[in-house]
Amino acid sequence: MPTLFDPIQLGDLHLANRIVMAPLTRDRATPGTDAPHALNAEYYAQRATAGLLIAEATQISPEGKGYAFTPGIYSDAQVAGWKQVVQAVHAHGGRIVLQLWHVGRISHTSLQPGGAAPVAPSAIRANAKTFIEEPQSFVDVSEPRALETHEIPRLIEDYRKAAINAKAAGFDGIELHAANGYLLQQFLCDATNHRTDQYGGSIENRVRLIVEVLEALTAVWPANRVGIRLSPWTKFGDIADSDPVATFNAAIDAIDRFGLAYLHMIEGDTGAGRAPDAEIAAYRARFHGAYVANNGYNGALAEARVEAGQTDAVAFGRPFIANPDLVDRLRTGAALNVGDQATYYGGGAHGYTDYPFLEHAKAA
Ligand code: 8OZ
Repeated sequence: MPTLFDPIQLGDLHLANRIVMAPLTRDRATPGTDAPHALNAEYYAQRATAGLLIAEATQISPEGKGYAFTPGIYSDAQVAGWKQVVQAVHAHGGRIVLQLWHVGRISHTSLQPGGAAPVAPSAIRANAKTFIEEPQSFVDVSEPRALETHEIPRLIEDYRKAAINAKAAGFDGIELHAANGYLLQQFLCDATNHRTDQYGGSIENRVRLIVEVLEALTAVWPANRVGIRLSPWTKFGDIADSDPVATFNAAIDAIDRFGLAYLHMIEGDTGAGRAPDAEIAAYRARFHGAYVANNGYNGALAEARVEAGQTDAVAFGRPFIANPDLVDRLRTGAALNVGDQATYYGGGAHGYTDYPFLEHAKAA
């Protein structure tokens, strides 16, 4: 019977244990360049005992940005910054993949090149807020414009370049962010996709962009170093679908054909309640590769699910903010530090790299 602390293979990725650090938006990239820097390297290196670190959602292009101070992976400065992060994680014996992100309509004109409207499958504004840089504040997201069909190859090219850049930065792999109501889920779901071209209408058409992006990514990376994140139950970003089971069954079947490293599932409403077990099991059964479970896990549930063979690994989000040594704490049953929500997003070292380690880990 495998335990949470046993090694596992996710495709070509070898993990020392089955505890994964979920991608966590922390809004601490360099203002102006959106490049990671030394403090980000320290933060990830502190958490390198996780079997796998999934680095925070990272915009593939200026247009893919939707929040203040999130990092990118399209400029030389960003690649150099990520290189520091990857080197620090590797020096501490960790593994790290980069999550490739385009927010689609979850953005604001002030974050977009030239103050333009954000892009989306259709010109439908989300009932959602974001945090902008000038002035630093929460605001309603902007009305998006629909991408023209002839722009889609350029969009896919942005993903391809980001994948090349992630490789140049030395990452162990990449994860495609197709969850949480961002661009790829906006194409997938019918509440946000009213297109009449080959990227809208039928489920097959709505899955097409994810497939074409995966084709581009797997031309750069071996498929067994590419993961994908989905969130069939989420309401995040005002996302909805009229028949989620049919839509996500089709998406999973299409994704399955690529032989990816793993499928990373947000098993419920993002950061909130868990989905019914039977629904989770049904999606999992459709996918033939490794499976990474996420959302609302504690140590006991994670151990039970791994031991029962219901998941290969478990991704923890918020517990990793406050517990750099989460693996040690779960292994020893030590108490967990409690995170300070006021420092989740933005700022410096406080609430980022200054959470205490267990004493024995410090001595080791
Ligand atoms: C929280 C705040 C901003 C962005 C996601 C990238 O939910 C995010 C995100 C989460 O996937």
